Amino acid sequence: MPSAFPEVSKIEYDGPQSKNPLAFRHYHPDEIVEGKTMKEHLRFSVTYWHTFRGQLADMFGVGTAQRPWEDGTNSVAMAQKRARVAFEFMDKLGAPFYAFHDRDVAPEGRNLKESNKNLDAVVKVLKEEQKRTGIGLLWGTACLFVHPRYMHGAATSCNADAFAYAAAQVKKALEVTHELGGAGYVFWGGREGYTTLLNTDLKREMDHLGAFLHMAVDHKKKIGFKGPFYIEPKPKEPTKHQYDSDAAACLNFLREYDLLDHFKLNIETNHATLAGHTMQHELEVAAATNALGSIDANMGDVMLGWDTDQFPTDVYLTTQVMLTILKMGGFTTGGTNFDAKVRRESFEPVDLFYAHIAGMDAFARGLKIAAAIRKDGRLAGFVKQRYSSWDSSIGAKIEKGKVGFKELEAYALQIGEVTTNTSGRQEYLENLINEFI
Ligand code: XUL
Ligand code: CO
Repeated sequence: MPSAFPEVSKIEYDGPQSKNPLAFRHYHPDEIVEGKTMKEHLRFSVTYWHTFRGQLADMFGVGTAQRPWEDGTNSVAMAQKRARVAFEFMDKLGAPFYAFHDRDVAPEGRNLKESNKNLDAVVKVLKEEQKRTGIGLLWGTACLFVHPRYMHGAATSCNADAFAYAAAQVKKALEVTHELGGAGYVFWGGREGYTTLLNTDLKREMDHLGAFLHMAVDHKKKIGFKGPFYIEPKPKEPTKHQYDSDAAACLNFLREYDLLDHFKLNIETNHATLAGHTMQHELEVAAATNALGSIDANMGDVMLGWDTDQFPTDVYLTTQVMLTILKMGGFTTGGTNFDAKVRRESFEPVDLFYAHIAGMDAFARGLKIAAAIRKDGRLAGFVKQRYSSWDSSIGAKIEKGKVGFKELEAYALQIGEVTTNTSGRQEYLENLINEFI
């Protein structure tokens, strides 16, 4: 097969002074940071849906993407050829992982049987290409939101037939993920939510979602898939309210339905901002429950209220992300998955390289900066000092559960007033971070 990107050779690290736009200036895969290589820390992943299926259409206009390898059909043969193109791209980029929905990689057939057959035919190629390049599957997932059968949702549909079909689809997607050695499996609640409560039995729908996820856990055990399940929070789009609205809502749901042992979260920046949170907030909420599994790396636009899925090029953002990731001890099965698309105006194939290089360099910088901040120690030292009243005396007694309201009343009477508050020093800390950026 002729090369799809003949003008691009393997992307190499060329150092911060490089003016070569097809080289890394910061991502140096083998460079050691805090005892691990950058490659091991960041575990970059390319998303199949945006990078190889995105046509760069928007609500007002058709796709602009030039993808010379496409023949205009949605055939299995095209899907197989596209898979080889994808691996040429990922290999040249040096991305160790990729992620897909079942329907990104293979076309939907006339019925489930045909869809599964199509998927198998493409999985065969994916497997060959994984073996050839050493690139692995970070996670697989099922697309339960494009087809009209899922107009009311999948696991939360008012129609039990749609639930059943979705279960069959997830069963197959899980099996395929397992076959490809996937490190994890994602559930993003595509249309699991509502557009109006007038027609919605919220409790019943949530119960159905709980039951659906338990069935998935059962099947995972049955086939011996060892990777974690991830839920990906998102508050809205396409529905007005998605049940998995943010990290806290997901964790509450998982607790309520006794699923917390089987799931971690896949946190996405633009979903966090849609929820009115920062990415770091969502990461910290997940990490606090030991449920931070993986990230969908992108960013939104503060001037726009929708999920623009831009490549993450903001170094302040990547620094914050990496501070939390390093604090939790790094990724295990998860990684940095670029759930991001090039802008409609960036329509040439080479833009796919520029975009990923930009995201990878921004994360590499974020990693290096976060490691430097941690080595410096002033930030962590400040936070530790800020809570020092809990390390001894009354604070330690409260934390150990040794006192109740009665003892605390006696203590308050004894101290007379709280005179020990110290400054939060936000501006000092913001300036401290800037010292490293
Ligand atoms: C949608 C989104 C999804 C998930 C996978 O906003 O982020 O692509 O990442 O289903
Ligand atoms: Co995502």
